[in-house]
Amino acid sequence: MRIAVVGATGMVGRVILQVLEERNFPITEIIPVASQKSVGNTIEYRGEKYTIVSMQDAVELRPDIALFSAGGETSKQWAPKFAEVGTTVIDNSSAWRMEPNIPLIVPEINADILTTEDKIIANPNCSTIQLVMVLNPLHKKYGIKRVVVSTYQSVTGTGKDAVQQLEGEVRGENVAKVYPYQIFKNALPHCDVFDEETGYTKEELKLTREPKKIMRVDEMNITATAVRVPVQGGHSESVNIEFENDFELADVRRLLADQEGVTLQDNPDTNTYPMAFYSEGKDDVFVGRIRRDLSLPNALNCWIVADNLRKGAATNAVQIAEYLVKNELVK
Ligand code: 2RA
Repeated sequence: MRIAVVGATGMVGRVILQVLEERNFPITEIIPVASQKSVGNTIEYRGEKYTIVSMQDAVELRPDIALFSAGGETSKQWAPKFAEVGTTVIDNSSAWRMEPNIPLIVPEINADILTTEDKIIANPNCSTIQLVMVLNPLHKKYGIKRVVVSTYQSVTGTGKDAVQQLEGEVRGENVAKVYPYQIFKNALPHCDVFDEETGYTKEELKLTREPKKIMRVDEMNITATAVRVPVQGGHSESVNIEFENDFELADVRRLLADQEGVTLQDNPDTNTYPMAFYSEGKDDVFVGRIRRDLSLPNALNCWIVADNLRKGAATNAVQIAEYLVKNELVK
């Protein structure tokens, strides 16, 4: 397999390379792609150095799969060019996610819809992926009526400049700000940009829309508030779920414990619950604090945590690529 990693020098791009190596993905050649200023530099993969090439050169090399994490504009411009030469693109940006004919994939949930015709595949938003990994098994059993989610998002979701802002503020330095305010000792109810029509941020709109496409349901009501917090290990989410039908807590816990890619961490007696600091570098989605909502019948609260750079981005994308190869959906 010839694999292009587009955005190879970015935070997600670097984790994609790490995950490809960890999972021993069947690669004959890595084609690292980055902006013009990085062309000619090298990256290391499996102890070998690979020279970063331009987007056009990468297209002409006709990779089998191109894993993109280079922003929406770059993806809109270049993903079709790769597709035209037969490359299957798996894109991490929001550019294609809600396009009707573009599959939006979490492999544990809906990889079965993929065909050889799909040349651009969208990777969902990080906060969406960890949410649907918990919602899906519960929806299949009980039918979900409504979801209320509040997120507590890592600065790594914004990128390396945001990490540098936080680390600089921790050291008491007057650093360049990616966010409109200090993030250290603060919480910003502002992830991505505000939508003028709704007053939601785009991050919140992604959370209300993407799960329904992935889970193939229309009638589920979802609302969200997305908050940036001074954390680096992963995204955390407080989630309230109202079901169509009643449930047994023990059955909910068993369903989640049995779900591939989900780890149950839920025991108040031993202070066992998911935490971003301890999820960093791991691929599972961690769920705990599961308890009935005392204010509403057929409803529960839970706490969901995942490393947004891994299952929230790189690992999910690589798992899609693995599915394509395993099912012979790429040449
Ligand atoms: C964020 N989910 O956390 C967005 C993009 N990675 O900023």
